[in-house]
Amino acid sequence: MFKKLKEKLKNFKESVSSTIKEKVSKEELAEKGVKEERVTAEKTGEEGVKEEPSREAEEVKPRKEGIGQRIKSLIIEREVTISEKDLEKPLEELELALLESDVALRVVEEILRSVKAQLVGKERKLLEKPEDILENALKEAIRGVLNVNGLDFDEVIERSEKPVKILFVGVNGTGKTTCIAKIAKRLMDHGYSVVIASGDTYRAGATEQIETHAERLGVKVIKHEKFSDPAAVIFDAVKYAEARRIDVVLADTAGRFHTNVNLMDQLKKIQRVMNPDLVIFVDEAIAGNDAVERAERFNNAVGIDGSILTKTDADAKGGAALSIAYCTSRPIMFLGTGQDYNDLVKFDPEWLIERIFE
Ligand SMILES: Nc1nc2c(ncn2[C@@H]2O[C@H](COP(=O)(O)OP(=O)(O)O)[C@@H](O)[C@H]2O)c(=O)[nH]1
Ligand SMILES: [Mg+2]
Repeated sequence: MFKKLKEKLKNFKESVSSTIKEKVSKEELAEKGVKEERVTAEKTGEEGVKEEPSREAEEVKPRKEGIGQRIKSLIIEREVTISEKDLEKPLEELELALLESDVALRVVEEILRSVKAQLVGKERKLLEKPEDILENALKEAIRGVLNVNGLDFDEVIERSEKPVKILFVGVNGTGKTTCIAKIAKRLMDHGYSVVIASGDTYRAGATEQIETHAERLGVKVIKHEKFSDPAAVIFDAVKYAEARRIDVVLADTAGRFHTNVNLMDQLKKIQRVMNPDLVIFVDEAIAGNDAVERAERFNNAVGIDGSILTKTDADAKGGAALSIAYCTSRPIMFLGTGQDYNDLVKFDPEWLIERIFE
């Protein structure tokens, strides 16, 4: 994940940091220049005392010796004000890098806004390296994007009245059924009992697929005839769990194409009948902005509580995680990282941020 973004971030950091360093050195040289002029009266002119010393100072010839040292001490000791202009080019680069990494435009804009707000016009005591100032601003911006009013999956399971009812939604082929198997395994590893409702009554082989998983995991599956009402299957699964004191009901659903209005109507009906504690949207990281668009549609129709992003093992870009969290205002709960039952990672924004900047 974030392979592309990581490559580009390096350039971006270098570019901003050299802008800052250049600026500091010019300011310093400009000041020196003025001082020396005053002493020796060799020159006239006011380089370095105007409002924007960075540009005025371009006239001043840098001296060869000790410049590196001076920049270093300036960076440690003094304050520099970063202007919007200083960031113009680097932010353009960042914008492109984020877009190429599948971060949705709205989210890119928010990240750029936040980076600018943190850096521009403020006197920065350059106690840190310029690279770090920038990296911290960017981390903070990404944290802001990911910091959505988050429900913690484990807490919901622990605190909710049993059976906890979880409805999985999303289009076909994104990994819903596989996720349900992974979540079932995870819950059982944590000591909970689980029943699965085979609510995908539409797709050929869907029930057989979930039954194969369930058999391996030792989980009961509630199923009806093909093409029967998924709401009825899920209702039965809830009743089954209530009667047998099962802790968690995991409801699979069909994922016919999202523009099919019937699917959304069907999901709304299921929601009324099941009254789920959690609605989890599943999509694949590699779908990028398509996944973001779908997340919003499902969110508008049934109101999702969180998302699971699958196939992150096959995704070099990574931006969908940022975009889906931001665009739905709901957390990414887990990432699917492979086809095995254990390939499910609980999502942690800090973990993601570390991956971007590692
Ligand atoms: N590489 C990879 N493959 C996955 C992941 N999750 C699911 N898959 C595969 O994606 C395909 C579709 O998954 P499925 O659960 O049937 O999707 P559904 O139609 O949404 O229920 C299957 O071949 C899964 O093995 C994942 O995290 N990584
Ligand atoms: Mg399925």
